[in-house]
Amino acid sequence: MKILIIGGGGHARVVADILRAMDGMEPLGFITSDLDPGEVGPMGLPVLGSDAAVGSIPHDGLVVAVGDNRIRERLFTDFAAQGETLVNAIHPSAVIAPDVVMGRGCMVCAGAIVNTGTVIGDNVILNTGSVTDHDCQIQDHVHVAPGAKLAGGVRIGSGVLVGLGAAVLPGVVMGDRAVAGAGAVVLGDVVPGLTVVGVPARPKT
Ligand code: JB3
Repeated sequence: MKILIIGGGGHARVVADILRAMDGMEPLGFITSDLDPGEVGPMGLPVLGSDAAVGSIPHDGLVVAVGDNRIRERLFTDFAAQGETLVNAIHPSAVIAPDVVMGRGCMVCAGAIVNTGTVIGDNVILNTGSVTDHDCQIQDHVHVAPGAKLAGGVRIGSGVLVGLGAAVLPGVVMGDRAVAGAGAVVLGDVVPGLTVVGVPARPKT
């Protein structure tokens, strides 16, 4: 499949790397207004233009490759509404149990682990070396950052950020758009929109 990468930053480069490592996926280049169209972008891939150019470029699918959850949600929603095929970019070194259910437009990076019984929505990032253990429920537009760990039966609401190296204990529920700061250890439920930090995690003041 010929795939457009929406974005042109560090995250987009990681997506390009994953697509190159996958069988049957060919990254065509980056869709970004940060770089001049026509120039050779990162990793030797071309800069193809801004979002308006997508419709005029022959392709089979795309990945929204922007780390910010809100921007990624907007772009995912817009492109899905246009009938685009949002593909999953899954690094071959990720370990995903066969019964895991995953939506579309997701990215599972190198060394990530997803265990049995877990259900993942659309447009989710499971970043490098993250662990999502058994029976977790992860809604749309979530980012589980590098090295973060979700224990069994964790429920993660839409647009949540689980920060770098954070840990979420078994059965904890994080409400929509909540944030666990880097290194936080989340022992109890987090209400929607709240940012918690530290060990044990407390509301950020
Ligand atoms: O921590 C890790 C491992 N990765 C971070 C990732 C999750 O998030 C990374 O270190 C960065 O902090 C961040 O990566 P990202 O999203 O690549 O950030 P940045 O380098 O700031 O690039 C943002 C990209 O989003 C730029 O290339 C913008 O062009 C693109 N962008 C923003 N809005 C958009 C739009 N691109 C398109 N096509 N359309 C938009 O509306």
